[in-house]
Amino acid sequence: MYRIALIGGGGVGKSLLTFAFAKHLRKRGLDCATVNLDPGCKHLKYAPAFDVRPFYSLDKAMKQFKLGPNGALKKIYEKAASDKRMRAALDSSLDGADVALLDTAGSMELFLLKDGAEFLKRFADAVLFVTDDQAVSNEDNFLVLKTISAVQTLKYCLPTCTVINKNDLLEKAKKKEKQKRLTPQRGGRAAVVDNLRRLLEEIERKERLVFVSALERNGLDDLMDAVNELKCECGDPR
Ligand SMILES: Nc1nc2c(ncn2[C@@H]2O[C@H](COP(=O)(O)OP(=O)(O)OP(=O)(O)O)[C@@H](O)[C@H]2O)c(=O)[nH]1
Ligand SMILES: [Mg+2]
Repeated sequence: MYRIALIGGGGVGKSLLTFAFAKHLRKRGLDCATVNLDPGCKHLKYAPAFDVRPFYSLDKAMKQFKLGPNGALKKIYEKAASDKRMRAALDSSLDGADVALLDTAGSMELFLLKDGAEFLKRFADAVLFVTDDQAVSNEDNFLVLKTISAVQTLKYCLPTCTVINKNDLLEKAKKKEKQKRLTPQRGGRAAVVDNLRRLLEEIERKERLVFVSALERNGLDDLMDAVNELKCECGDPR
């Protein structure tokens, strides 16, 4: 059993990708389970083998702890990280599956925090850090993406792959142009950018970007290859 958490900011397509990638893996002969770990989600496109909502409700946590959605979310992940009852229920619901996709709540900061990182380390074997077309829309956004990705990986220490979803929105010609713009420019803050890039390359030597469209279901074989590479990085632990 290999557990892959899909993490990333709100609305980047984690849930649709969970649905599309699970379907794709099943077509390729794998027994793939889906898991909803977003306590606040109102609609699900897939039928989860395990759902966090009967254990933790975002609305209830907001009322109980008098917090806004982000604070309540942190509280829930903090509690869930050491929740043995939930863990046992999750384990038994995944019994017999080859792979499980864990769909998480949309937040860029959640897994940078101690409890969120702890939760990931305990529940996942690998991570797909999902972003969308906006993340590669210019060099600044791309560097921000790489920086967050590198910091997150340092925090939770799991094999991680960065996935650019909504590839369908990146028109082909524009994509080439954008990739060109990812090369540091001379002058201005070029030195800072160069140094940051070198540092990032050193930290995450093996990382590669995978472009997919959950909507149009393309790039999913590439994603499967990337997942297999992640598996080789750490072996199949369960
Ligand atoms: N064009 C396009 N839209 C997509 C793609 N993937 C997801 N979307 C759309 O993006 C919106 C958000 O998708 P979700 O899967 O709910 O995103 P999410 O990351 O799970 O969102 P939160 O759980 O709220 O953080 C929906 O309207 C999707 O239809 C894609 O590959 N291409
Ligand atoms: Mg979602």
